[in-house]
Amino acid sequence: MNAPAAVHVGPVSDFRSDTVTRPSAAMRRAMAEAEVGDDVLDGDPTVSALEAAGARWLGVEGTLFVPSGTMANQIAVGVHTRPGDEVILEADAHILRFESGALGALHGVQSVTLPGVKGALDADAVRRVIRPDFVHCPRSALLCLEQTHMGSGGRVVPLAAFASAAKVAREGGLAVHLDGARLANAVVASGIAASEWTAHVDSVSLCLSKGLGAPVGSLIGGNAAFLQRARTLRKRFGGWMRQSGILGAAGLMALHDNLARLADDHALARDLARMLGAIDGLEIHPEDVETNLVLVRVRHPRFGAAQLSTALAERGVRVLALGPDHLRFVTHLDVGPGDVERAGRVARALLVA
Ligand code: TLP
Repeated sequence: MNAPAAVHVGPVSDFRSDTVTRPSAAMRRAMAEAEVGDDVLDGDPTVSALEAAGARWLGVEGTLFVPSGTMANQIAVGVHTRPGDEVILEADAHILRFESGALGALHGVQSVTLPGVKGALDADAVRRVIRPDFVHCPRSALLCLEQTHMGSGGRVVPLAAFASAAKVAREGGLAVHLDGARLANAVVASGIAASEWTAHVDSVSLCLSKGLGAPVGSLIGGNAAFLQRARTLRKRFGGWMRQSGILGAAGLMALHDNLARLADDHALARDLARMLGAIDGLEIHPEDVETNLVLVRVRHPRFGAAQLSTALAERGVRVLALGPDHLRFVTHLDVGPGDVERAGRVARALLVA
């Protein structure tokens, strides 16, 4: 999925990910002026403020600030499982696909995957894969959910489906973790508060460095018992930071200033989908775009996804090829209508020529 280096000279529209945003001048100022302490020895006041604000927004007892979404998710897996356990995930889950094999490498757990429909798991299917309490079987320990669901193009998993999958898992004695890297996008798109999603889970991660525009950092949230174990794992993974208020200040600003504006990214993503969907050789239905990810199927005699991403990059439009026939465009703080117009124009010139 690595996009090739662009040889393009001139303006570049970078749709590869919402992780590419650069902190604004105001954010850099807030970082420079942040009150800091030693977060390991006696706490960093700015990080403490961020953790409290994150907990309020998420509707959980508390949160911990960690360097990345991957570390947040892997801390949760570590808290909820022990070696030999089994984790249930949707087949395209980020935790499974894009976290470098951490389930096996870090935790010694195995996975069982279920196909989702637009990211949603069927509760009966979850029930069927929960193992009996039998000496031959692994212990079914954890269900991982993802909101928004990246692999299906940023779909918002409906609350009813989300809650019933979680309920079945909890009734079976499993913990439930929510990879909420883009939960803020789901909240803005659905109008459903974060607490309504987190009420169904035992832990939740939230990325500050995606659509929210902070340069670094994620929060991992849960109850007091979860957080106590999570602190140990954060230490073990090398995720303790010191004067991390410099980063925490950016996270606080991201939560405060950049949440509501995610609606603009969603509207721009739909505009982009409309433009791309009208080009022969590209398949995307604008009504399938619910948030800021636009997953486009490439069906063209001359281009696969990788070739098209190279050709676009050479013309100043950067995207990710996800698999052999899908391109992912992501809208974010640092792209606007002009970039969307350029992407549509460049794609049309390449494909229709
Ligand atoms: N996703 C990245 C890449 O890893 C694919 C991206 O550009 O979308 N959960 C979800 C659902 C994610 O999309 C990501 C990042 C993570 C977790 C991990 O976050 P980081 O990159 O901070 O470790």
